[in-house]
Amino acid sequence: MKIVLATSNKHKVQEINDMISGTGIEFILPSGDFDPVEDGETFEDNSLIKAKEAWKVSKTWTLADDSGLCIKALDGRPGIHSARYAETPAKRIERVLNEMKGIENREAQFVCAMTLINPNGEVELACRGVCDGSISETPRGENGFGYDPIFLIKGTNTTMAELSEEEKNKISHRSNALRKVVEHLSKY
Ligand code: ITT
Repeated sequence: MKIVLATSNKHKVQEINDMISGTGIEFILPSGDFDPVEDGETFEDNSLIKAKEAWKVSKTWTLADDSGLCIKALDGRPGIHSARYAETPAKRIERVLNEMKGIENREAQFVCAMTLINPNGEVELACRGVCDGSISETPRGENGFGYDPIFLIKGTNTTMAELSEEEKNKISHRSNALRKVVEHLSKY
């Protein structure tokens, strides 16, 4: 079963295909340019915007995800603004660490909202996956991307960037959401 993944991010398609290998599902990029305006107020809103936009062209099974880092002491920021919190990945990390200076409660969560649209254009499933953790004092680790070097996995002293891709894929917010999608699709 082929499913269009509503993203322009090739790395994301690869990552998600790696997570579901052996299930008979294959994710593919949308045809043509894909750059919808993500102006929703929640991860769920933005994921729905992306899914609908891609379905308009694909007219087949379409999945979108929207994800980010939510920090409790910062009232959930960077949240839906995660990708644009500063100009570069390094600056985004620096901004978060500056905002967390002197703050004791460092609890945080990676969140991923997914929306699956069926060939009739109806929302088949909307679900959310999370990964609990906290913000480290300094960045550590070379793997992953985004905020991984400052995200300490709950109950460990390991950052997400210190995990192999395979280890990250077992516990990540994205894989937790994707598991629900695969389970839903198993009835087809
Ligand atoms: P599309 O909207 O085209 O799918 P994107 O790269 O903007 O691609 P998201 O909106 O899902 O992807 O991600 C928003 C940001 O959240 C992303 O740029 C990272 O900064 C952060 N983020 C999401 N998942 C992450 C992860 O697994 N590890 C570290 N940071 C992550």
